[in-house]
Amino acid sequence: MFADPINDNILIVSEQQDAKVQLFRAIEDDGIKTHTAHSVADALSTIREADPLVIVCDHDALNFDATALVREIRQTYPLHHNSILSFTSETSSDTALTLLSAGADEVIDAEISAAELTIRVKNSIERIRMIRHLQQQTRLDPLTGLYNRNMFLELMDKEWSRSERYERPLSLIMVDIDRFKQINDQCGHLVGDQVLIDVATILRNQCRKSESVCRLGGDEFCMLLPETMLAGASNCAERCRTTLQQQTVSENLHNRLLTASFGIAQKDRSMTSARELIQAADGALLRSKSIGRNAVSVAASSSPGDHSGFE
Ligand code: GH3
Ligand code: MG
Repeated sequence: MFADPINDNILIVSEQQDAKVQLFRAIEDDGIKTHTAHSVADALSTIREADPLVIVCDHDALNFDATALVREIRQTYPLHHNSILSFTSETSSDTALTLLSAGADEVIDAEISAAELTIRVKNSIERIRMIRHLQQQTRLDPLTGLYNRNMFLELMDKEWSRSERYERPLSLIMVDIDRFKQINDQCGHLVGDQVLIDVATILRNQCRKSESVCRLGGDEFCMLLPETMLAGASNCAERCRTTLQQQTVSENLHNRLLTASFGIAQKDRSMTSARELIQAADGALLRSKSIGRNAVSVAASSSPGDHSGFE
């Protein structure tokens, strides 16, 4: 539900006036969405933007170094993320070895027929699409479609490092539905499941694209907000809290008010790991529970130089 859709496009990197243009056109004519690039820089920016499943790279091109391009792609994208088909009229095993060890998946003889090339491209598309699909499943919570705990920890590590490196703010909101067990007990587990899905949608709708919403497990969610200070995170949590309690999220709740408690923390100078930020937000969430639930609490900063410490 919230995962990025898997693209189905490919990229062909060749010279502008390539003699093999007819061959490449056959791939397009088969209905495969095709981007083209004529330099290393063009190719890399198209890969960043379009994230193609397959890259067909003409090793015979004179105006760019195709082996260097393959190497550069593999510095960022692992073998299972996209498939590189290197196209060459040099059939010596040395060339093949160089290209394969740079990270190409297949080395294809330039004498190949259009029909065979198209089938090879299609097979690679299918393989990478399946790998990406399976990879997505391991990162998603099957009930809500949000990122799961594993993905949250991965994102958290990445955002923590980015925040350290560029000295950028990073905030975290922990969310836990109030008295969710009672909803399950009184309205049934299917209603409980629907509530989890509805809460996930509400949280997701209150976030920007750059922010991540995850289901940590049970009725506990979290929102990871890069580039956001405590005040911004507080506004976001408050919006979620009020939207939740105003919304009749599930018709089967027997007029029960659905609420959640929120705990917020911003990364500060006293923290030495992502784990400490999670603990700070968890502590604030416990405080919301202890003061009566349906509340937003902010972690007190322990760093005297920080302006983020308020409750
Ligand atoms: P509190 O206000 O203190 O958070 O009370 P609570 O009842 O929400 O807290 P508790 O952690 O005891 O309840 C969470 C419940 O969530 C218990 C568990 O049965 C239920 N639960 C966990 N996963 C699922 C799920 O996938 N679907 C449904 N329907 N219930 C789930
Ligand atoms: Mg709960």
